[in-house]
Amino acid sequence: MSEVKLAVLGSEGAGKSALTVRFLTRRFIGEYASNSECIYTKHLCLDGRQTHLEIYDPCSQPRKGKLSLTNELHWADGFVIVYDISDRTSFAFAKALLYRIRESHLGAFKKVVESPVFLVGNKQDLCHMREVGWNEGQKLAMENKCQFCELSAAEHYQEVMTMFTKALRNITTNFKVKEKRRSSGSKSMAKLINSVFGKRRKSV
Ligand SMILES: Nc1nc2c(ncn2[C@@H]2O[C@H](COP(=O)(O)OP(=O)(O)O)[C@@H](O)[C@H]2O)c(=O)[nH]1
Ligand SMILES: [Mg+2]
Repeated sequence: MSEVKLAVLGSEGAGKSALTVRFLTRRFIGEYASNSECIYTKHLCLDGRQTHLEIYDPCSQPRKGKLSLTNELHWADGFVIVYDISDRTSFAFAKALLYRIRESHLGAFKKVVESPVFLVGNKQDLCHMREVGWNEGQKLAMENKCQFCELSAAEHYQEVMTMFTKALRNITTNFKVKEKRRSSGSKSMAKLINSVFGKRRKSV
């Protein structure tokens, strides 16, 4: 059974809990506890493979101050970053989260391959109050090599399902790439050691 850990991040009120609960239960309740963080677990069949899924839905994160994300970056195999299309500050926060995740690839975390990220513009049903254009979301996603969609947790159950399924599929594909890189990395290291020590032995 494969195990997948997904973190749903974004500013307070963007709809992280609404999206997560919609995916897990099909329901849109309307109000969600915002003072507790949750890790939901679910067994599902993804492309014929039994998968144990864990979804991290944090309690609200500070909009200001340095984003650490250290625990999330250690824990998660991939991320869904949510903003509210009717709230520009939530888009700025999503951007900061995305940059933090992408810089972690270069920094101390030195991941083998970049973590899959799905950028989601939520509350599409509020498009009459739109503050963030579809193009802006799409552009940010393209520039940072992540997938993108706009949807409404309130009104689009099927889109929510499709988004999570794509996000999970991306993570499992990423596992395979990581495995390949690791094994070809260790093969080339073996070759290098062999050639160095092989040469030495000959010269003695
Ligand atoms: N109109 C609309 N409201 C939404 C949607 N998704 C979430 N909400 C509302 O936005 C508020 C914040 O949602 P919540 O999931 O608690 O946000 P979180 O803080 O990111 O977990 C709640 O009142 C939700 O009912 C949506 O797609 N459309
Ligand atoms: Mg919440």
